[in-house]
Amino acid sequence: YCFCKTFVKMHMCFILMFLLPFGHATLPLVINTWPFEHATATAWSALQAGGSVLDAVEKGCARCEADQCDGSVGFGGSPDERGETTLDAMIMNGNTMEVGAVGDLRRIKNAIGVARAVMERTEHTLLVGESASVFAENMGFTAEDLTTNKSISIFTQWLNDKCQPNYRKNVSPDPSQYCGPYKPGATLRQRRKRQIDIHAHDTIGMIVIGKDGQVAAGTSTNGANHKVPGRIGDSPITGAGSYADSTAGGAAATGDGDVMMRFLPSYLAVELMKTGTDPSTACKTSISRIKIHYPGFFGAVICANTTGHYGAACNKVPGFSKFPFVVYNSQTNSPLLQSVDCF
Ligand code: SD4
Repeated sequence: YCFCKTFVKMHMCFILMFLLPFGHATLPLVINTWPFEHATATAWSALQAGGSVLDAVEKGCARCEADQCDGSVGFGGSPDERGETTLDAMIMNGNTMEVGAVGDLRRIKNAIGVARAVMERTEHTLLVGESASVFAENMGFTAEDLTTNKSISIFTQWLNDKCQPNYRKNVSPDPSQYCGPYKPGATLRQRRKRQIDIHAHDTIGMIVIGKDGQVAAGTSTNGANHKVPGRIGDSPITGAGSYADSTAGGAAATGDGDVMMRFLPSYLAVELMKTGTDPSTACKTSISRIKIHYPGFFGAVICANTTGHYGAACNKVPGFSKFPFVVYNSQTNSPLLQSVDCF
């Protein structure tokens, strides 16, 4: 009898393990990059208040813009070579495959709000620069200076450090030693080692899956410290910064956007999930593709599918061995900070 009981128990356990290979999943689900728990909670509240998955993504990311999450989202962070903060953001509706995005947005704090206006109030997908700001003002967004004492001090420090780190290459004077203005150098040398500051580089990327499996995703960032004016990263690029497809799931990326946007990691991850790959493996494969060409790149991807399973992956580099992200579903019942070991 005893033997029988143990035998049955073992089998029950085995069957459960088989049925729930990635933990028990529930919908709806909110998941976002980095430990930005207030953003997660805000997105969850939006859903509880009857908002759509798009509302949740917009409100969640907007919360980070207002909170200036980690100095990497919203106003007053990542001053460019001229000391100005400019913003990139996107939002995607996985039901209709509509996207709205802004790049190099100036003087407007709520970049993801403007991205949503691009999606809902134009037939376009991406507006950039000064004209995006004019569009935003026309749509009722307030124009204000994005500079803060903090961004002025980051910029001043950079000038005092002879404009280091610096994204220019093959120009004269030597950008690794001198400030500009720059002219083209006489020769094109090999590519420089990228000098990304992994501590000032935390874009919010968010995926929300509704109770019926509807998917929305979005991002918001102020990009990269000391970028060349006009630079737009991966965050507002469809399939790079994020991607959503309600037949499969969503993904969002963070890290060195100049490199990552060459591989459309969010698109790849969602396509893999569409063919049945589990979210963790899909995220890992996206990272692996980039690693082949840029083994030292800094970056991470989060993935979630329409059944509410999720995962994340990151590239291991010195100083970055674990990637934190936050999850909210009815089981966690509050923003749950998790992390994945980079590989
Ligand atoms: C960018 N990907 O503009 C953004 C920055 C970032 O985590 O993700 N930081 O390159």
